[in-house]
Amino acid sequence: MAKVYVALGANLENPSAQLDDACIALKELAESSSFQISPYYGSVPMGEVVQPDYINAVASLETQLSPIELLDALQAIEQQQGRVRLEHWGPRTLDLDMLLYDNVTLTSKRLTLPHYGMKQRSFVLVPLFDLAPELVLPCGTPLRSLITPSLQAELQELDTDH
Ligand code: PH2
Ligand code: MG
Ligand code: MG
Repeated sequence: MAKVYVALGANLENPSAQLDDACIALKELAESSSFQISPYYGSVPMGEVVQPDYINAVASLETQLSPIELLDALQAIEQQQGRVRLEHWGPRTLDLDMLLYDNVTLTSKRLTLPHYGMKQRSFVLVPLFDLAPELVLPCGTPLRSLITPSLQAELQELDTDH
């Protein structure tokens, strides 16, 4: 059984409902009651593309799926929720990025673990810290050491009922 962390992001077609639907689908991949979801955060788009603000969150779950099987399952959920790849780093109904799969490090054409950009992204680090404040990354860096007040100030925690 592997413990995995997945980043959720959406900025089109009712982003908060997209995340709610994604949670229902992700629970189906999780063993027993292992699924957890962070608070939802409003976040200003990173990158050059002019696009609506994002809602971001991080989920954790335990799964029997292999990394590639999990990637296939995440991409199937993105497709079910109307993901169309129009523009690199452009707006999307749902983005599910595998952040961590146990302590696996892997570089392949389809999948890089840990997620290549996770240490630079407030909208990944802050919700990940909500779920796993004691987490140590595969490179040996404690997650706690990456969390700063200015990073937290980049996000707006949203009122949700989960
Ligand atoms: N995802 C991107 C590009 N920019 N910005 C924010 N705030 N949140 C995202 O999830 C995001 C982004 C491409 O995956
Ligand atoms: Mg992605
Ligand atoms: Mg992404």
